[in-house]
Amino acid sequence: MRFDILTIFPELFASPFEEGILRRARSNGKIRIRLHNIRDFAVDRHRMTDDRPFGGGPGMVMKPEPLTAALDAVQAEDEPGRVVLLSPRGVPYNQRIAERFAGCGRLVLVCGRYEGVDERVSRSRIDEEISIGDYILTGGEIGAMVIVDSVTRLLPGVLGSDESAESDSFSRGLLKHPQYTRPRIFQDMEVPEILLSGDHAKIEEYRLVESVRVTLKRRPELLDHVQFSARERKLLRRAGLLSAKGWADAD
Ligand code: 9D3
Repeated sequence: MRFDILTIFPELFASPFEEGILRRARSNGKIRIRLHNIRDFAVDRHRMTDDRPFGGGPGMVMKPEPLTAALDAVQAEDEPGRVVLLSPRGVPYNQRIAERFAGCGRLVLVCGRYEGVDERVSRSRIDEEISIGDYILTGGEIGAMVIVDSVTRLLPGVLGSDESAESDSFSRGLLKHPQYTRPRIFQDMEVPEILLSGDHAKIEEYRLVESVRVTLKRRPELLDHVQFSARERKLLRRAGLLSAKGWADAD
């Protein structure tokens, strides 16, 4: 998979791709990341990438010419990629979109800055606009990092079988159950007895119940899309998590 990132701050990307799974994916050749400085495509004397908004108002708008020239140059290098603009007015990013992007082969990530990009560029050159959530950032660069990270780990052969969370039975739309490792007692706090018992059936039951408990408390809306078997419903009812009417309170 190839990622091209268009930004006025390429230096921001110095370290995020240099460690861990992303570094390994790059050295394995599973992904290739190319950074492009939009300013290099500005031809005016001051190499300006922004200008004042027509109609007035605060802030600046990303000028169309440098961004369009950058997109033309980058798209000419290879088979054209899908062009994604990171923008606070984009569609909220999620795992389904990450999975779709992982099938794209090439993504061109455009990092918005200032108040946004000229609408004529969005209309003519951008395939989709993505936001990474309902909070205000200073630009799209961190969003581009989020997309590279989340898409890369979905690519075939990037995660070892050990790292692949999708094999986990609780990646069925529930939050992860609590996890523990050694020591058995840490600052007077013990590991739940059941996890030390070696009874794998009981451990799976405990984990399901705890997954549902934490999901109900923090992300109750996720439970609308989860199906439970009759056996599981019985366990959950016993734990007081599933009342006759529907879901009970988390604690
Ligand atoms: C005053 C209106 N603001 C829109 C909410 C202006 C504005 C805020 C922040 C315009 C641009 C930005 C910069 N943000 C991004 O480029 C951005 C972003 C974000 O702010 N939140 C979540 N996802 C993203 S992706 C790109």
